[in-house]
Amino acid sequence: MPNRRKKFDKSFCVMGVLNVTPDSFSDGGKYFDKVAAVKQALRMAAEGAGIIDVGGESTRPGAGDVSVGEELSRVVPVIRAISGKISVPISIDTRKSEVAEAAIKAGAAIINDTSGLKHDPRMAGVAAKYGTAVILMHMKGSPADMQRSPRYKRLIPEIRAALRESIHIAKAAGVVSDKIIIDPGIGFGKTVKHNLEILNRLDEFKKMGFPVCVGVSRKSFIGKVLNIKDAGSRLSGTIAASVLAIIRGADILRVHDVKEAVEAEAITKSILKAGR
Ligand code: 8Y4
Repeated sequence: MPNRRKKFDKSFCVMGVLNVTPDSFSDGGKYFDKVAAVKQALRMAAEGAGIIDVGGESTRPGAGDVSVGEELSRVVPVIRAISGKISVPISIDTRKSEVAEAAIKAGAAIINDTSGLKHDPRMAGVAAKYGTAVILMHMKGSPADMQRSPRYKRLIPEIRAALRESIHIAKAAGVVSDKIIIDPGIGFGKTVKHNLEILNRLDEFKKMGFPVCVGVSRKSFIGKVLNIKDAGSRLSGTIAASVLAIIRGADILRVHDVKEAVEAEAITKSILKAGR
């Protein structure tokens, strides 16, 4: 079979979240985890996902570190299984170069690094070596401390400057410009107010000249604005924020509910294309 690794080459797409952490597919052992994960990947592909984002390291606020071995054993078998079954490109959500490299060998085409290449000094080299696309996300602090009253002197300029550093790390390692995607990192070291302002000013990230990825799906700023504690009940808020992100120029939307996001995108794009 020629090249199972599917390139990422779409202009806009919905990225479906596939968590392979123990808390996401609770009960049952590793075998069940894999079967459930593959089933969910097939469903998201059928619903129109343009990327499947596989993650085995919880970067939720306050989450502890996962060992490389643990992360590898969660993620690699799932990527191998789904890359043989679907033609949708797979991204690997990790901050560790060893995990990224193993995921690429198993079929991943994109590295989604929530640290923007700043956690593992070897990560940029892996992206360059295999010619994979990289999503450079902004995070202020680390998952363990990022939500301890984050402060910015000037919100957008600071995030843009940090992203420029990530872009520099990528280019210095040999990653070419057209493989770089940027992401302001909604919820990663940001207050509700910060998140709302970032979304309303997303066009200022577009001006940096790279495709913009954004993840609002079920996040706590939506829960706080709407007073909804259960993350699974934040779909309407997720769609509203997604539509705004598309209007402001988002190229990739990272979501849990693929069908709803694909439909919201189709309506938003058809309106934006109409005369005025
Ligand atoms: C409920 C549901 C509460 C989800 C919190 C969350 C992004 C990302 C994440 C993002 C990129 C999450 C891996 C956080 N968010 N990658 N990853 N952009 N590129 N939290 O915004 O979904 S995980």
